[in-house]
Amino acid sequence: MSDIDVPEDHPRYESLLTRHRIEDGVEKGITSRQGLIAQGRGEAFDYLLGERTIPSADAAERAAAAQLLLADHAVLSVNGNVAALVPGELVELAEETGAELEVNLFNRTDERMQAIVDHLREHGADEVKGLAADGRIPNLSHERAKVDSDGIGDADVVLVPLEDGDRAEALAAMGKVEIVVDLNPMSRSAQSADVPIVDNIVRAVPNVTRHARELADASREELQGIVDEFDREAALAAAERAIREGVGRDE
Ligand code: PTJ
Repeated sequence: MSDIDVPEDHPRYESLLTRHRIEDGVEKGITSRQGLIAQGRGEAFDYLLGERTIPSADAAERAAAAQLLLADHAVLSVNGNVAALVPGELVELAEETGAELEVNLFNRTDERMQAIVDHLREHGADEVKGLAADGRIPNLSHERAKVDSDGIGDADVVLVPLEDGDRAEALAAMGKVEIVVDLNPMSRSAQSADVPIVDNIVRAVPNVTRHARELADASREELQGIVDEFDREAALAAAERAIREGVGRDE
């Protein structure tokens, strides 16, 4: 990471650090320039949420952990923003849940694909999928539809953080259990998810891992119970409410 000069006592330290990581990602050829815009959009929602994990997001993160542990074949999809923000944390989550990692880009270029695969390996990943690109998500244009047929193509559960709405909808239409991380509860991605996590990716991924560790010895019945109990509509409504309250909050 490049020199980051953020005073630790700054009230928005975490948020500024996150910005630097995204900037760094762009410099390293990992994150697209559009990724900077996406981050800004996310920050606006996070600011309104109070830059914290709200209780409904924590419940979603627990349900996500249970889904990943129940899966026959879980894949964590990695794009340029996620790779810049939480590379090591994603590797840990994959290890904890037995999921695979697959690089899957909206603005796909061979250079960026390779840079992200290398970046994840530097952060401890053994195998990273995405380069074979021998499968397709139906009903999407060519470049955006590419996946590995033995990765996302074959998965029963996929984690798609900060996903473009079209692709999130197309993946959901393939019948996969879709876990989305998106700070905007009104986005099509969050709306199409079985488990919408309305939280910042920098808090969400470590928290899913923490839940997965706690649930490591749970029975399949217990895990299924957590999944069944999770109410996606209620979680989306709670997040929207928290954001509306954030608009009226004095600071
Ligand atoms: O690396 P690529 O080519 O795959 O491109 C990745 C981006 C993110 C640029 C691409 O997928 C894109 O343009 O996404 P959108 O349509 O801007 O959607 C991104 C969503 O993620 C928005 O709803 C943001 O509010 C949300 N978001 C942004 N930053 C974060 C976030 N959600 C959680 N944590 C964040 N840090």
